[in-house]
Amino acid sequence: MAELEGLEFGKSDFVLLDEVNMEQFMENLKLRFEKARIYTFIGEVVVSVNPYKQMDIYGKEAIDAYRGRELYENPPHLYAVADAAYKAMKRRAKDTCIVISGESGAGKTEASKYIMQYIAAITNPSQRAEVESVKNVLLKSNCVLEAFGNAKTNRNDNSSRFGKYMDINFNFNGDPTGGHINNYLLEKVRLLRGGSEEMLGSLHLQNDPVNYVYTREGAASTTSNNDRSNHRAVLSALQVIGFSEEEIDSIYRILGTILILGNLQFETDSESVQVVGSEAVSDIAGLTTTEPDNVTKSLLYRTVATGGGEVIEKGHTEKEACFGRDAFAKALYERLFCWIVARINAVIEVKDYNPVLHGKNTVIGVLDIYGFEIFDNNSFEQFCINYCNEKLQQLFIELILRQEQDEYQREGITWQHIDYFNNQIIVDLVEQPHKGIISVLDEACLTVGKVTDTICLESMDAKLGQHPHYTSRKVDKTMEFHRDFRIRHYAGDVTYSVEGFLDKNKDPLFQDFKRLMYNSSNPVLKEMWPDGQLSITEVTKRPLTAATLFKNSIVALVDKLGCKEPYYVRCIKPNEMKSPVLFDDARCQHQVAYLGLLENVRVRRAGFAYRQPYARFLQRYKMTCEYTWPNHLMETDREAVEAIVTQHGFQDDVAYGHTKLFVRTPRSLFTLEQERAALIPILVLFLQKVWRGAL
Ligand code: AOV
Ligand code: MG
Repeated sequence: MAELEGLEFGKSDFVLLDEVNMEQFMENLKLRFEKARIYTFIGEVVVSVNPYKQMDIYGKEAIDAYRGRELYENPPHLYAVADAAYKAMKRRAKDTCIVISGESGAGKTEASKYIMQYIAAITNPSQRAEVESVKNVLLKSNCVLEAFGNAKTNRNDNSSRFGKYMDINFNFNGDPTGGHINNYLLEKVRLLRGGSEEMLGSLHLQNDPVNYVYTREGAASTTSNNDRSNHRAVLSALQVIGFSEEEIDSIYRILGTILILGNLQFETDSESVQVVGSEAVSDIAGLTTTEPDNVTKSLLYRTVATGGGEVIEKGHTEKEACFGRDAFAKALYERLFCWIVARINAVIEVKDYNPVLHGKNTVIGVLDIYGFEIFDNNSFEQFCINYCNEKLQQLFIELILRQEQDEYQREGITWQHIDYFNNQIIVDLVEQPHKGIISVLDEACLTVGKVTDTICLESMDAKLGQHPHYTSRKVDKTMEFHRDFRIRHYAGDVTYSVEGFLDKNKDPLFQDFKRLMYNSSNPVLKEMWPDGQLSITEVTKRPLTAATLFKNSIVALVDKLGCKEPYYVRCIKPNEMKSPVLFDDARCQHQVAYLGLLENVRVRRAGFAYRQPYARFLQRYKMTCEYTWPNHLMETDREAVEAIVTQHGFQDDVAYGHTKLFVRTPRSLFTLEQERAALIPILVLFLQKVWRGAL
């Protein structure tokens, strides 16, 4: 029972509400936010409201207060959940995972960092050097991945543009021995436009990001002092992780190449396309250690295999050349990012683990992914991101229900079902084989001949027009005739502009660029482009599309999470203004509704709101009953617990499981808690007397 704070801060667990309805839920959430209580439990789930200001609740004192304690012994906190996951892992050798969800800007990434810090702080008390170094790399990896993978959006100044799932491995001592990071679909477009100026400042390039087309948009909003210190932090993190000087140099060279590509222009003179100026090409060749002639060639021509097996070189039009250039820049960035992740994984991978010698190797997974997002213009990336959030919501429904049901079954207790809005129907709309949106997209991408985004949309309309969560409408945007479709997501309606969907779904990069990079004399670049060794006739004609690859990776992620004991952090964004004082009722209520938090409370209460192993219950409340204080004489703890329950008259409100007591309404426990609280000062006096007497 987390009732250690006064009631003026509201109920610390939504399960304790007098009645479960939206009004009471919102009242409690708002009251707590206003009183700077940003965390509230629903049983073991933590609901978090982004405070948009630094809170003094994460320091060493707090860590000590939560370390090794039970969930109900302290006020709600991320640390309570982190500790619960850690305890389950250590005491019961369970693999656990902490899933952090909520919309863009709700505080997921910050929460994941506090959780990591907590786990780092409570492990390795003996300060063993190998473990310290693993912890160090795990913590520093955040800084590097954020520098390369986050960008400013309308919704969040430091928005994750990739999904991250990190497994931390533990030995039988409960100390981290390694880990693994999975990264999911990086949104490249925005990163090039607004991402990591701090990284770029130190390149031997012009100093001002405004001078580069790719960084111009994000440049205005950053201050250079911050950039410099951020840049130093990233550099030092790279060094701590173990990137060599050559590798770091290669990273900068690739970033430089990307910037130069962004500024590179083409012109058409007497029917052939040329690169404007010669400097850019020689700079790129220099940075990538390739031949200038080959750079020019890759920019202006593509190699194609004709039907008859002949290989010819085809000149680009100016438009194609621009498209190729941008695709190349994005691919460079993406491969750089994936290479960095792989490089970190190589460092933290658990080596030489011998289960016989070292005992079971257990895992805590931490998931921090991009939240549900709606922009003015939503494209393929938002489609993927929002689909991913549907999948996670589906997992939440399954796990929370399943977990409850499993427990009642295990303990031999019957219970009744609670209805949820099940978003499986939306998941199906996106991913169903042959019928779903991804499948229609893929089909269009594989069709030979001229299939446009609009034609693809028409076949989507034909197949999905009747679906209750799908609508399509024609809109007139800036004179051009655009088309878009709309999905009624669990978290709101999103209209997607279909323009560019097909290109983004295909691998749009000409093989010539891959070969160019593979033939670089820089070993790091070569390593990033292994597929550049294929000749044009060897390249598979039907590679998996971006959407299908993404779907497969998310399905694998969900499987991975599904077999772990889950812990949930549900993040809520209090307002759109990033204000620490504004609680926008309508926005918050919308999130509470779609996150299914009310249903979560109902499930928790419909069954039994509280459950405790007999021994633990006894330990806490034995002072409230004459038959159990100071020790009981009964045969089992269960009988002793029955004595307490009966003495307080709530025997009709409980069920006795095989190992745990289940309490239906929180009020019963309230009574016990109050009695206990009243007894403690008396007990303390009593004990003081005993001690004095003994001295
Ligand atoms: P997100 O991860 O959920 O969005 P962040 O964790 O990046 O959101 O949070 C957004 C901003 O809110 C941070 O940069 C902080 O300024 C502030 N914030 C969040 N949590 C806290 C906290 N506990 N204490 C103080 N400030 C906080 V996205 O990555 O966009 O879905 O893709
Ligand atoms: Mg984030």
